[in-house]
Amino acid sequence: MKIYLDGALVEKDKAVISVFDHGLLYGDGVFEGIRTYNGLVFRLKEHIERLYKSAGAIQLNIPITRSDMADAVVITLRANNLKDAYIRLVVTRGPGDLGLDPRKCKKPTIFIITDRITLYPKEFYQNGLKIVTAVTRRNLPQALDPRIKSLNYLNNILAKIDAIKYGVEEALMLTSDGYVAECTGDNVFMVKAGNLFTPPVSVGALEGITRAVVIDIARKTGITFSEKMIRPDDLYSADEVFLTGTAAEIIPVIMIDDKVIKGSKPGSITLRLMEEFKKLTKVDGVRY
Ligand code: PXG
Repeated sequence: MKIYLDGALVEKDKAVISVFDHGLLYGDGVFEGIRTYNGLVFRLKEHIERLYKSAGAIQLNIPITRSDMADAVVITLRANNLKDAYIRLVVTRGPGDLGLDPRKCKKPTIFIITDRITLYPKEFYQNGLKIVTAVTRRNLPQALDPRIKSLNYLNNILAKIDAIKYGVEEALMLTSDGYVAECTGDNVFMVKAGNLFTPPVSVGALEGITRAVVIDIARKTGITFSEKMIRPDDLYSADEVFLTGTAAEIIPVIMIDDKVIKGSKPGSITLRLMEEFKKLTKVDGVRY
């Protein structure tokens, strides 16, 4: 397996970074998770834009252009001969010394991993997923804005541990004042009386690329959509609930905590969105 590391393609066991890298010492860096479908990179431009936006938010200057970054992704995919891949794009503050001061880090580290993607089992898409509400609340936007896709994912990992404790795959994360934010690696949507809702990202959620795609599909197919502050009770009594993310795509939710979502099976609007999403991934993307 070839890894892109700071401008070169190197073998996996040669792709090593310094123990003084602030990405490792402090989680000081940003990343993206991107996917390809049958030789097409899905929403590459949007992912790269979000990477630079996240970097800007932590005042990290990425030393190459967006276009060179996109080329680097394509070069890495070609080198690994992967048709359906998961891409992890990482930019760290770079090696510094033992101390927080980012000025000590002279050169950001850039690496790109392209690998096979591990998917959720098919039955979750057919029968729906069970999730629980995490005890761990989402980071306050005023402290570390969840809109920044930073390497500091402990908040999400702690919530994931909550999920694992309850024997489920995903956990719902609430804001500090009890509103629905998102899941550990997915955005959340609900359907009520034929209308589609998701929380605004300003509550403390990542502005998911898949979220944006779903909103776009909804608008084009005539499903009424709006952003709305959502309480756990609203979700419990929703007609349909589903999650969106690069890895998960669109995945129906049939149970939250001990509450069964209406019908206990994927709803019709969810299924329609899943179908439209699948169609899009087959035709829409950057060929490599
Ligand atoms: N919220 C959070 C906190 C995320 O990390 C999403 C929502 C969905 O965003 P996108 O842009 O993917 O629709 C994410 C994305 C992984 C993995 O390796 C995680 C994500 C994406 C891809 C892979 O677990 N999280």
